Formats: sequence, C-alpha cells, structure tokens
Amino acid sequence: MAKIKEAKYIWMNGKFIPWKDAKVHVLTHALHYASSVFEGIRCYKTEKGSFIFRLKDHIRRLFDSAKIYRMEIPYSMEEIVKACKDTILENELEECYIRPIVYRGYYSLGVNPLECPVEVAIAVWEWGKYLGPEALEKGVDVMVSSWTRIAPNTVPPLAKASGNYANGQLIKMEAILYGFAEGIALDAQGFVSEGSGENLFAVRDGIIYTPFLDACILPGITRDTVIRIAKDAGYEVREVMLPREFLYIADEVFFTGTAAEITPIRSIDKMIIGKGERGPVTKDLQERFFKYINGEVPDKYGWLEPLK
Ligand code: PPE
Repeated sequence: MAKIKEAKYIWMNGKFIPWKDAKVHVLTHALHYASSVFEGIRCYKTEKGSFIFRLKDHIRRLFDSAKIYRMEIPYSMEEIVKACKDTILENELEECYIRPIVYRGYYSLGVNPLECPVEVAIAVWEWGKYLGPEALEKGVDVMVSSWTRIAPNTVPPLAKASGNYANGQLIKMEAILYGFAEGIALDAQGFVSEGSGENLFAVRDGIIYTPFLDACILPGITRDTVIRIAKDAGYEVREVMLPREFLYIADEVFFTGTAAEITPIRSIDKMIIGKGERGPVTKDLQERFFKYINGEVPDKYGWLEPLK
C-alpha cells in the first residue's frame, strides 16, 4: 500500500489541527492497551454532489463500539456526524475515506482505562482501491489463514475495536508474505468468518450465502447493504454457518467492506473459484451498489448523506 495521502487538517477533540501536528503522547493509554474504537467511512463524489455513504449507521456503530468498552464519548452522535462533514469541507475534499477514532488518552498507565480521558479524532484522506487498482474487475487471490478469528468470549467482535486488529494484522501479514492479497479467517469452531478487513459472501446456483453474526464477524455496513440490494433484486440470501470447503465449490466468492467495496475473489488456497474471474452475480451486485452510491437510483433507504 502506498503512503497515506496527507490532507490539511485533522479534527481533534473539537478543533482543527494541522495534519502534521495531530499527535498524542507516547504514554497514551490506547497505544499500550488498544483502548480505542474506530470507523471507516467513504465519501463519494457524484454528479449530484458529494455524499457520505451511510454516515449515520457508521457513527451509530462507533457509539456501540465505545459503549461495549465503557467509553463515554463526550459528544453526541449528531455532533460527530457534523464533525465528519466539517472535516471534509475544511480539507476541501470531494471524495475521501473518513476515519473517526475514539481512544483513551494520557493520564494513568496500567490496564485499568477508566480514569483516562476519552478523546476523539477524525481524519480524512484520499484512499484508492483497497486490494489493488484492478481488484474490483479482475478479482483477488486469497488464502484461508492459519490464524483463527477472535472468539466471542475473548474480545467482542461486534465492536470495531483496535484490539481486534492485532488478530487482523496477523491474518493480513501472513497472506501478503505468502503472496496473496488477503486472508480469510475461520472462527473458533472452524466455520468461515471473514477477511482481515472485509466480510465474505459466496454464491452457488444463484443463491447468496454469507456467515451470520455468530461466526464472530464485524457486522459490516457494506454487508448489510449488499444483503438488502440483493434481496431487492430478487436474490435469495442465506445467513448461515459456512463450512470452509463450501468456498472451494462455490460459483463465486467476494469480499465486502467500506474500503474493499465489493471485491471478487478468483482463487482461494490456489484453488480456482468458479471460472477464476468476476462472476455474473458479483458483477450485477457491484453495478447495483455503485448505481445506488452514484445516485442513479432513488435513495430508498436514505443511505446517501449529503456533504453540504
Ligand atoms: N470486517 C472487518 C474485520 C473489517 O475491518 C471491516 C471494515 C469489515 C468487515 C467491513 O465492514 P464495513 O466497512 O462496515 O462494510 N474494514 C475497514 C477498515 C479496513 C482497514 O484496513 O483499516 C474498512 O473497510 O473501512
């Protein structure tokens, strides 16, 4: 991945700070104990202006994640929604990735986070295609990870917490160093869970399958989007416990995520999936997804949050 494309300002605890000055102390609690929760959101430029995709749903998940970790965010959801928009406007961007993070700051050091202040920062920057420039069209080669996804009674998967990504990084590094674009983790029972930063779908005989929340997945907003778009288009969608080998015999497999959008998977563990290229259902869903995002179909779910 390329170096982050710096913007001008970062919103930190209610103020705009020049990008290079947006710093924390080295004894910040979150740095030592992963006491932080965050979001990843995309703002898209369309012919009708810039829209932030499902901003309110992302901010709701941010507050859910914080609640799970007993972090009281010193702002309302409405204030954070507005701060996200203000940060984009202040940086004069029309299309970008938005990264709000809520973290335990500098005060005491030790596992107990309760006395450390809860701080909030929002950064925005231009971010291209997550799994490579050709991924959306050509698909990616992935492996099933030797690392297991976090288990339900360890760190809670419904929270999008930084700590979850210790596991995610092991999955991702293994995959990259073995020459794959991404890794798929199985859950503690051995069923398919998700990628290091994406949810997963499989298609067989026109029916769409995806792991249910009990496979310790992050409840992805793109996952929910794809499920609704697919159902609206008349597809049958089944949320199931997905055996690993089902992926090998699927006609199509694809990832979903804010960063990854809808990325086809053409091989898993060096086994060709379907025809080894983006399949027709994946292509159809991608088209419907981007039509929705670009405002080419009515915004029936109110997912397009205008920037201005
Ligand atoms: N699972 C995981 C583990 C995950 O991190 C993401 C998002 C998803 C599923 C998809 O969720 P959603 O974006 O709501 O559809 N991963 C974010 C961060 C990626 C990163 O490298 O950082 C993202 O896509 O923004």
